[in-house]
Amino acid sequence: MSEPLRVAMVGYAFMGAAHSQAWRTVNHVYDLPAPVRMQVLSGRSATAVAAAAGRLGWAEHTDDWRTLLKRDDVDLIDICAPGDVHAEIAIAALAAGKHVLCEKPLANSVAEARSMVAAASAAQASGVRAMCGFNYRRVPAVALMRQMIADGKIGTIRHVRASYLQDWIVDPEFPLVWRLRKEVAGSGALGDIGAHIVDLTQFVTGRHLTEVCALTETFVKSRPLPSSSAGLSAAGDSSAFGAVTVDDAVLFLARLGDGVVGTYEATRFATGRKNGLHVEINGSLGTLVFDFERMNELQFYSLEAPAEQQGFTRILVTEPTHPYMSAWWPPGHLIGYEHTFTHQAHDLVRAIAEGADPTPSFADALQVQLVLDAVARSAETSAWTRVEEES
Ligand code: SOE
Repeated sequence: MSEPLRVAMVGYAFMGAAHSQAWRTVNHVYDLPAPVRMQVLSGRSATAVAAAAGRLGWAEHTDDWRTLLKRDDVDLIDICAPGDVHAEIAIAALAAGKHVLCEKPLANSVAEARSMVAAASAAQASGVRAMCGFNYRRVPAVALMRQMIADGKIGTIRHVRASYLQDWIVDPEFPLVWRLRKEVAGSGALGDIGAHIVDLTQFVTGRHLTEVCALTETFVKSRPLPSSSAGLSAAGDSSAFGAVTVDDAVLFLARLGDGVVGTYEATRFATGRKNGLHVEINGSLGTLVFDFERMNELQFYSLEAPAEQQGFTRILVTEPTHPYMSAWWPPGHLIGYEHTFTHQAHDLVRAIAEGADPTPSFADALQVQLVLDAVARSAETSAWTRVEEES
C-alpha cells in the first residue's frame, strides 16, 4: 500500500457533509491502493468550521483555505464551496501541486471553466489530477445504463428525455439563499440541477448536445433575506427582501447529433417532487429508464424479446456483477444517495494511485458548462443556439 492520500475540504454544508461521509467510509468499504486521511476542513467562520470538523470527522480545521496551499501534509483539495469561488481555489490548488475534486457545476462561466481546464492540463504534467463531482454518474443503475447503451441493447438512439424536479423553493417566503443569487451561484435550476441531467445524458449516450432552444422563468422575483448565510434552509428575515437573480425553472429542446433529439426540464418548483431525476432513452430496439427516487432499479424494454413477452422489465441493480455493487451488500440489499459519493471518492483515489486521469475531467465539465451557456443565451434570445465547440 502506498502513502496515505491526505485530503482537505473547503465547505461543510450539504455537499460538504455528503463528501465527508464518503471520505470517512471509502477506506472501510474498498481495499484502496492508498488509505485516505481526512486532514483538514476549511470554512469561512472559525466557530462554525470547528464544530463542523468535529461532527464530520476532520482532524483539523482552518478559516482560511489559502493556508492549505502551503501545507505539505495536504495532497488533495475537495471544493464543496459555492460556485463563485471554484475557479480561484481550484487554480491555486493545482498550481500548488494539489489534486482537486470540484463540485458541479465546474464554474459560474465558460471563461472560468476554461481557465480551470488550462490549470488542470498544466498540472497534469507533474502527475496532479483534477476531477469534477457529477456524482450521479456513480449510481450503479446509471453506470449499467451506459454499458447497455454502448453494448447496443437499445439500438440506435432516437430520443433523450430528461428532467430534474425539486420543490424546495416553492414557498415564496423561503429566503434568498446563495443558490438564488447569480453572482454566487452563476445560475439557478439550470446550473444546480440542469447540469446534472446534461452530464448524465451525455455520459450514458456518449453524445454531446450540439444545439438547444430554451426558455427560463423566475416565478418568485424577490424573497426575504436570510438571517444567516449558513445553508439552504437558513430562515428568512421577512422585514427585508432581495431580488432573485437566477432562473427558477428551465426547459429546453436539444439536438445531440445524427438525428438524436432531446427534451430537458429542470425546476425547483415541481410541488411534491423532492429529488426527481428522470432519464429515459428510446432507441430503435428498446428503451432504458432511470428514476433517482428508485435508484436501485433500471427499467428495460426490448423489442428483441419475443412479442408475447415484451414489456418493461425492472432490473434490480444489486448483483455483485453490477457496477460498484461487489463492494456492498448481498443481492437485493439496497444502496442510497450517499453511496454515489463513496464511489466517486473510490474512483478518484484509484485514478490518482494508478497515475490515470479521473473522469469526469475538468474538460468534460467545461463541455457541460458550454451547454449551460448555450441554454442561457437561447433563453435570452428565444432562438435555437449552437453549443460552442472546444478546439
Ligand atoms: C440542490 O438543488 C441539490 O443539493 C444540488 O445542488 C445537488 O447537486 C443535487 O444532488 C441535490 O440537490
